[in-house]
Amino acid sequence: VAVAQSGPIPDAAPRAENVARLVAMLRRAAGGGADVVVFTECALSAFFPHWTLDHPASIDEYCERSMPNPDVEPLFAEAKRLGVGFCLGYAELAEDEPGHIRHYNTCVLVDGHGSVVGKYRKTHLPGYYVPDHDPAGHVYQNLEKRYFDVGDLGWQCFEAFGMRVGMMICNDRRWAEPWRVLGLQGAECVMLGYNTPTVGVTGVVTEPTHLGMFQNHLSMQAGAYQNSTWVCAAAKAGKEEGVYQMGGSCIIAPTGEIVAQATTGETQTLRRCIVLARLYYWCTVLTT
Ligand code: CDV
Repeated sequence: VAVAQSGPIPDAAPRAENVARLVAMLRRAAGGGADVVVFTECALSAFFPHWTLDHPASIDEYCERSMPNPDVEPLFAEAKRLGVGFCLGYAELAEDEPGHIRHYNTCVLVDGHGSVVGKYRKTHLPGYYVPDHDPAGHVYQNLEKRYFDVGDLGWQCFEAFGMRVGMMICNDRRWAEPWRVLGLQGAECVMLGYNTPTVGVTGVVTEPTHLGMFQNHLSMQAGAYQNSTWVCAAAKAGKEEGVYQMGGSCIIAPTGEIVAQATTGETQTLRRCIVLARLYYWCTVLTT
């Protein structure tokens, strides 16, 4: 598996440029032997819930109406050519019922043939408004509750890449329930992307900065250990539109140990060969 940490995405960057960055990371991961690459939350644009838009309707321009679509086709085509799958987060505009437009914070699991084999819509939407940015112009708020509907698909496992894969998105990782629901389905690998600011993750800008990364890894290491699953977590890193994002992408073993971790605040690809728990079991049976 590979985890693709993303550096900041400028709000003004054209979608084609953002997709090209993902394609470059996909190629790098494939070159290193990865079968599947995990991209971050809302990987196709800057993370717009960090700032207030003049009119809610304008978030539509950040959203995908179908997946795949012509904008992301280069990523799907390259995945198919390389035989490498991916987990991709994006903002979704859905019209599941005629006339009812919904916006979701979504991710899909795509296999090495370029087919969507799983989909998840984020459940735990953060929401806090900090109107007075500090004099340096840093932004501390997250308005997902304003822009997104609560996901309606629940946590499901999908058979892909020879394992049972579960997905969650960013804030979901901080709560016990998603891990347990996936664990009870026998998840062997949980994939997730996140956009987490370095400070102010509770909306309190005075909180100690060291807590951010500690709680980020604590949540995922506990989820891995308590549910015997690998975790592949891809972060946004660096300063994006006034928001410092913490990075810290990692791959965590079912023991709860971090076996690969991003070391920079920029775009970076991590790779690890993951061995499934059932394979350990099989080896034990063979040797005793
Ligand atoms: N994008 C997120 O869900 N961010 C939250 C912050 C806002 C608390 C997170 O859990 O990292």
